[in-house]
Amino acid sequence: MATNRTFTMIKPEAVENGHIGAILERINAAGFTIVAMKKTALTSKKAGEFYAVHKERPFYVELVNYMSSGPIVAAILEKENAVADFRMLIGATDPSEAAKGTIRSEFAESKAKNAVHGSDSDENAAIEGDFFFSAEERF
Ligand code: 3AN
Repeated sequence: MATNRTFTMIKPEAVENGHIGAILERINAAGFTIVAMKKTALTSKKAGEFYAVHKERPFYVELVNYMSSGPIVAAILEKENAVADFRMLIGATDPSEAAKGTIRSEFAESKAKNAVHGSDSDENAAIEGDFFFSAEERF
């Protein structure tokens, strides 16, 4: 099982609002190395697969529609303790609860449009990274 890696997406509203550079700068400044990265877009089918664990949640349809509404940036990041440290860096799901200085406190618009995704476990980091990247795309 891969450790010390996490997976992130810069979500459609953050891409649309021109925050890719600022968010990547935060990620680099926090000591993460970019192992793989691409600007791409999710079809609603792909977004549905990615968020399948949330299928029963009331916000699932909204989430899938939103995540397929425009381009995203997907990346695999590496750092010691990557999953936990990245979730600290991005802050709480709801930006009104995200600690000051976190990426979501600065760039997120709402609980749904919350600027970035961060894996919640080593296991999901590996699954999510595999969803977007082949072995040849990782450096
Ligand atoms: P996190 O992304 O902080 O791990 P999760 O796993 O609870 O949060 O939720 C996955 C994604 O679903 C969130 N990033 C957010 O975009 C969306 N989401 C979570 N809760 C809500 C909600 N109450 N309303 C709309 N979207 C939500």
